[in-house]
Amino acid sequence: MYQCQICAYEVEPFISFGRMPIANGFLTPAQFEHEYFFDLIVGYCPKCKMVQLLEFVDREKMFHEQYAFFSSTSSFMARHFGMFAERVMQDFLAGVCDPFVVEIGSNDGILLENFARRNIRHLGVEPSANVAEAALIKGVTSICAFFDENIARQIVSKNGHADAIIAANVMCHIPYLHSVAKGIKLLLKPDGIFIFEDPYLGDILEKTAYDQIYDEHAFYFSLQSIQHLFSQYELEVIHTEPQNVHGGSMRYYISHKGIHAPSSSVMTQIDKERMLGLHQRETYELFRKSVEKSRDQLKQLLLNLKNENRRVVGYAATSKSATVTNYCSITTDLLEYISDTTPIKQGKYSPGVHIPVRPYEEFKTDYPDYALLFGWNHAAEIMAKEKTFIGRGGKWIVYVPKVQIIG
Ligand code: DWN
Ligand code: SAH
Repeated sequence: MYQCQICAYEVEPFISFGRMPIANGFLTPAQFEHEYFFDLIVGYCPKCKMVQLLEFVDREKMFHEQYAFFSSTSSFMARHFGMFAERVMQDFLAGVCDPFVVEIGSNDGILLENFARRNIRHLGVEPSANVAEAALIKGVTSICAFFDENIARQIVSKNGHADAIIAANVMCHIPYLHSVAKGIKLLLKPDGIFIFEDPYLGDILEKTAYDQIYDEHAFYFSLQSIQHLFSQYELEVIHTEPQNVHGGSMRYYISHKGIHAPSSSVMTQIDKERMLGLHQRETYELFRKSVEKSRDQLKQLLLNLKNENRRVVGYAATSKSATVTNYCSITTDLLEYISDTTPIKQGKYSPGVHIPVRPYEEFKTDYPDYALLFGWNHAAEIMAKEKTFIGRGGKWIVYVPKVQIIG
């Protein structure tokens, strides 16, 4: 029996991907022998509606001084976070004397640099030392720590309370969310705002985006599950806004209870979730079937291309690609290498299936016949810059929302 991480009720497992490696655990051949694996199983809590992993990997195994994901590798995301920062400044900081902004999971400073540039008091809380260092170099004040209740208390005593706490693609990474919620409760000013965004459960299910499921993503949030969690701490969701990043995300605005009247977006979203069947067991069963179908189709497509002697390479060694390659058993006989722009990943091998990760320059100088788009969430940005690849007869293989060839 698995207990819900949020409400301790019995969680119902609905999909298992088998033994999986650390998604950002790119390695050298010397490290293959001792590679770490865990059971990637997802379940649904019928009581508090939280969709969650059933086995959590120790945080120190994932977030450390060799963390492989640097947020600033996407110029589209840099623009997105620039607009996010503008919104916070205009809607919540205008007129506030000497405002103070805290970001949880600030990575290389992609969001906070917008505040730093305007000399707004800010602090990033980021446990992966190498990316936190990259932020510091940009002039973004950061501490290397995992955010929780104790860190929140330390920030209050050193810097005071926060006018805004922001977080992107990190809340869903933290299994101990009760401690995080307590930290937010005590760090936020009485009229302060907590805004966070994460991949949205409704989009993951609708688009069969099963590759969003990997070790770092402990939770798959819906508005219902978020309301349930924060209401225990007298914190209230006052507004929600869908975002078109990472394949479909949701931004949640949270304040102390009773401070702001919730906007109509909250009721509208709850109704939508009912229509999507997020509270029904069958929805998750259907998702599992779609995932299995998608896996079989992708595998078959790659086998057909191999039989036709086509050259296929992976495009972007995303965390998500760890789930796809391992779950679909995509090995080097189907995929020559994965092209990626991140120096720390280049020259290493992908987790589990050990496909070589090569610099993007190799892709550009010797185009393959097909590129399997692991960075499908950045399709607009990537396809715009890869017009020559298509012009020379190259084709994309995508698998979200369905397996297809584009080009
Ligand atoms: O939640 C998370 C999100 C925000 O970022 C983290 N757990 C880890 C990470 O997930 P991801 O690795 O799936 O993120 P992305 O942004 O989909 O992929 C980033 C990777 O793609 C980097 O290795 C760089 C690569 N990339 C590339 O090679 N060429 C990206 C772009 C845009 C490109 O043009
Ligand atoms: N916010 C960035 C980074 C997302 S990746 C973006 O949207 O691009 C997730 C980040 O959260 C990593 O940098 C990781 O080191 C950090 N992280 C993981 N657990 C954390 C915790 N408990 N507190 C703060 N940051 C955490």
